[in-house]
This record gives sequence, structure tokens and C-alpha cells, in this order.
Amino acid sequence: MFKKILIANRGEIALRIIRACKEMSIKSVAVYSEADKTSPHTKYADEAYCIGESPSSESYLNQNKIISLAKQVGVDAVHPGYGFFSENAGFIKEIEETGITFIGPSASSVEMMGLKTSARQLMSQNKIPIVPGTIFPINSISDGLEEAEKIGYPILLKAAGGGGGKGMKLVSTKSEFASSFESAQREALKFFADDSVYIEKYIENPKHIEVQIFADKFGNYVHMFERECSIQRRHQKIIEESPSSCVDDKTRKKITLVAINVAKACGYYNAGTIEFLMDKNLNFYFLEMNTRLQVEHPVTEMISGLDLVKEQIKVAAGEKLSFNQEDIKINGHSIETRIYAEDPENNFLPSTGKLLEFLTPSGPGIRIDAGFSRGSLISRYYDPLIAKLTVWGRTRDEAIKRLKRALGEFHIAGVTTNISLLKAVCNNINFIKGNFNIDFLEKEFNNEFQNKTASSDEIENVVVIISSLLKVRRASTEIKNTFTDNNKWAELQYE
Ligand code: MV4
Repeated sequence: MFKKILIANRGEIALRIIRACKEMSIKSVAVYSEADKTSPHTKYADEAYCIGESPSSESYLNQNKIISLAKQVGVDAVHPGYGFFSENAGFIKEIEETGITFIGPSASSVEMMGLKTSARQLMSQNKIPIVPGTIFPINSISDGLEEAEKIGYPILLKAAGGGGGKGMKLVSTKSEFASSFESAQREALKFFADDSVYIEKYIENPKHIEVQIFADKFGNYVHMFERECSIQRRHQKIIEESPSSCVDDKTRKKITLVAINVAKACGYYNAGTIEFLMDKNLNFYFLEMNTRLQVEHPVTEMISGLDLVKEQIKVAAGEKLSFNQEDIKINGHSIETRIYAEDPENNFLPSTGKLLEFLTPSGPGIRIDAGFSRGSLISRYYDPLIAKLTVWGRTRDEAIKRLKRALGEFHIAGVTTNISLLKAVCNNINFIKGNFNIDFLEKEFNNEFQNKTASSDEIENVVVIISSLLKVRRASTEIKNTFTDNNKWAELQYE
């Protein structure tokens, strides 16, 4: 087993990985930027080194600095977390050339899945259901028009080098094709340094379902069921749960088997996630594979009882999986909400500042993953994620009630957060019924969540009342606070 691991990340995920290291008696090495000098991950690791100025490009994305530090301080392995170098094949190659293990998949798996057209080719060779469309880039407008006609409008133009929704163009009729194609190519070049664009049939109102898979370096593969990730805004997920309330046992058997076959097709090892679009008839299509540990991994941990980060470390160290598929069971229901420093009443403008107060919920079935503590500075340099709140309940209903209770226990001051929106979602009848797809937030809240909630709230009047309370308090207080209905609770905790 490794003796010392460098964590090439920051915030909550760096802490998450350090925690696993501590439980495994592995020494942890944190890296930090100027802005993160006093961040919890910096303090909690056994060793910590400053790797540069605050902008990510000069610190967390400084490949040479991180690799030379890893060699210098004598680590056996590097964990990339998510984002930054987690899906960078060049980084993986270079770190492994030094004899240090990358805690994640091979560079070749990452490369194969990173190029969407090559992933689609591989999937179609392996009989994996992909979204209908082309498996090669489109070279000319006339070829594109011909392909689009075969597939049938509406279609989506996607960047081959892309993913995550950047540079995607919806084309409803053939008259729009030429101009959309040219602009898709321009955007693909700008974002991904590659102007290759391919075509997919546009799937209307799908759900976003993903399957967690895991493999060791000996060809043993397991899945850890699905996560429902449809509740998102502009490709930023805000609520994820497991299991999905729309997936029945039969569909679950099919989609998890397909996910394992995707992983096998690219010779995958370590933790990975297969993303699918699912239509209302429960047909599902491979979308892309995320070759990293994901932000929302806690919901899978809550229902399976597994520690994914520990398993990642064990598999990377060359251990065989210590469990097989029959050992993994769904126990209860878990929901994660992402607490972002942003203002849902002001077009989700990122909110920066000092966390003047930071009280987090606790009690039965609650898990908090936070990268900050009271007094921390939320800066403009990084992702606005302050914390993840993950709840567990025996049933989805219990999990939602627990989530509402827990959201009410937050007391955050100094920055504005999206907690008010999360509470409103908990009270939304369609959310409660599991009746939603990727359009949920836009449809139910129209990006002006207060107004829309007031009319569609069929469960309680809570949000309406709180909204007016909020307005009154806004007028009478200096601190721009998120939610001030729970001051009594906060005072109690400070006593
Ligand atoms: C799609 C789609 C509908 N049809 N592809 C967005 C991010 C990228 N990973 C793929 N995305 C989509 N691809 C076809 N053929 C709708 C989306 C999409 C989406 C997918 C998953 C989660 C949220 C989404 C939000 C908007 C659009």
C-alpha cells in the first residue's frame, strides 16, 4: 500500500481524499495556492506546499510544479480529485513516467473517452445503445445536411472534443443547418482547439441518469447502481440522488449491465461514471463517460455503505476488488444538494466574501462535505461550491423530509447562497413526485424562483412566507444574508 499521497486539488474534495488517507494510515500532502493558504485542506493534510498564485492556471493547473513537487516530497501516488488534472491524459502519462501512480484510470482510457466521436465508434462496435447520429466528424455542409436528413430533425451539433454541453447547437430545420454548423465549428475550435463537430438526434425532455462503475487492474468490474442528476441549471448539477425514482428493477438491470460493458470496452480501471439520457419510455442512450471520481459520489456511498475514495486508492495500489457484485446492495435513499455561493434572486451571480457565519446541519442521516469553515474567504478564483449536503433516509420520502430539516439548520452569513432555491425545490410537488427531467428548474422556476414558487407551491406556503421575511430583513440589515428564518437556531448553536 502507498505510504504517501499528494492531493492535486483543493476544497471539499481535497478534504474528502485526506480523510480517506487518514483512515488508511497514509500520509497526505496538500498543495495550495496563495488564496488557499489558510483553507481547511491546507491545514488538515500532514504536509502542505504552496504551488503558486491564486489563479488556477498558476497553481492547481501548474503541471510541472505539481509533478516536480510530487517527486521532491517522495509520494507514491497522486489523487487528482475532480476537475483540474483529473481527466488530463497528458498529466497521467507524465506522472506515471516518473514512477508515481495516478489514482484513476489509464491515460489511454481517458483519451478514448475524451474524444466523443472515438467513444461513439467504440460503443457502436460493442453494441452499446448510443444516441442516434454520426460516429465521425462532419466534413462539409453538404455531408452534414445529408446525415441530418437521415437522422431526422431536430438534431444537435456537438463538438467531438467537447462534453459538458459547451459548443452544442440545436438545429430544428434544414434551413438553419449551414449557419449553425459553421458557428458550432468556430466554437469547437475556440473551446477545444479542434473544430470537429458531429451530429446527434435531439432527445427531447430526457432525464440524466448515470451509473457508477468500478474496476480493478485484473479485469474485475462492478457497478454501484445509478444516480439521478436531472436537476441542474446550465449544466451545473444542483441535486443528485440515488437510486433514481424513475428507474424500475428491470431497467436498472439493463442500464447497469450496459454501463459495465462500456467500461470493459475501453479496458477501464478505477472509478468511472457512464452518463445516459433516458426518455419517458425508459429508453436510454450512452452519452459520455466521466473518467474520474464525481462530485456526487457521496449519494452512492450513502446507499452502498462503500468508501469510494478508499477503494480508488486500493485499486490504484494494485489490490483486487475486495467485493463482488452480489455484495453491493441498495440500502435506502440518498440525496445530495450543492450549496453554491451565488444569488438565485440575481441571475445566480457568484457571491464572494468572508464566511462570517458558517453553521452546518447535523443529526441522523446527514453528511456534510465542505471545503470552508467560519472565517474562510470565498474568492472569485474557483468554483463557487461551498459545501455538499448529503442526506440518507430509508425511503425517498424520508430523505426529502430530512433534507428540508437539514437545509433549515444551515446558517451562513457573509455570502449569498442558493439554499433558498434548494428549499423551494424540496417543496415542489413535481420534485416530490419524482416527476422531472433536465428542464425541471427552468420549467418550474423560470430562473426567477420566487415568483414561480409562490404560484406552483402546492405543498406548503413556507417559501412564500420566507421570501417576504427575507425582503424585510434585507432592508434592515448590513450583512447580505441568505436565509434568516432560522436565527433562533443559530443563536442556540452559538451558546
Ligand atoms: C443531449 C441532449 C439531448 N439530446 N444530446 C448536455 C451536456 C452534454 N453532456 C450533453 N448534453 C445534452 N446532450 C442529445 N442528443 C441534452 C443534453 C442536455 C443535458 C444533458 C444532461 C444533463 C443536463 C442537460 C441539460 C441540457 C442539455
